[in-house]
Amino acid sequence: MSQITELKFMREFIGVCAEGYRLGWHERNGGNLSYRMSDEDVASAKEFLQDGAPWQDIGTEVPGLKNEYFLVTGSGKHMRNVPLCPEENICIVKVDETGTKFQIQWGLVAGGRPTSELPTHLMNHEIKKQLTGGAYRVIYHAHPGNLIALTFVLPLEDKAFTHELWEMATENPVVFPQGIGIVPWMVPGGRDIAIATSKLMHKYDVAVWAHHGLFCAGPTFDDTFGLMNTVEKAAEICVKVKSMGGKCQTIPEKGFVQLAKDFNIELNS
Ligand code: 2HA
Ligand code: ZN
Repeated sequence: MSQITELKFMREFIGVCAEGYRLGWHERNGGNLSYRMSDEDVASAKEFLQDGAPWQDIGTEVPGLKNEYFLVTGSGKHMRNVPLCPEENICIVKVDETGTKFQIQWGLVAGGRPTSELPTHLMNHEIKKQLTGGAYRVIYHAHPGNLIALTFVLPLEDKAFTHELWEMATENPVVFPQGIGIVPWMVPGGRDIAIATSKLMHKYDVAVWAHHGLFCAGPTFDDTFGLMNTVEKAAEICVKVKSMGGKCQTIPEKGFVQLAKDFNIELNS
């Protein structure tokens, strides 16, 4: 392999950054993405990794992630620039033996730090790794406009928000059967919002940050990006319906029961 950016997980990561930007979810430096690398990913990237940079505080404790490697976007970096110059805008970090520090082992070659939301990303990864037996690897934060708009209008309550978005397209409950959790408005970038979000990640794969954006978790880049895309599409339809004067008809309540039965899913309603 002549370039680290040719590795599959790298190409997929960069693809999400590019597509999220194209869809308008990443104005300026908005949004961030992280991926928990598999042992095979680490082995395939090993020749490009360097041990020796200073260990820095994560800002929270994630003992369940000790010695894990993550590919993450850089703080203040623009998603738009990730495909243009990956080595300046993203990095690979290793978590130390105690789960309290990280070390940059590749990337951010012009300087910088991992995303300002690193505490939330890592706390979400820790929960999801534990709950899914290691299957979940991707945490994605974006600023999709319709979803943010709805946080000014819908009740900031898990059940009501979930039901409204389930109703906006027949297959939505199949894509996010556990529903959506809501974090009320909070200051971003720190441990408090990380704790509030990771609590919701015990129950949900989607957490709304009121008047800010959305966090999604999933096993693959496709699943996680697809989840963000589905929730934002639901929000877009909701905005259109409300703008047209509101619903004249909708999916019947017993329709959800039938859907759950036929698709063999459990709806957390
Ligand atoms: O600017 O989205 O929440 C990056 C962010 C912080
Ligand atoms: Zn944000």
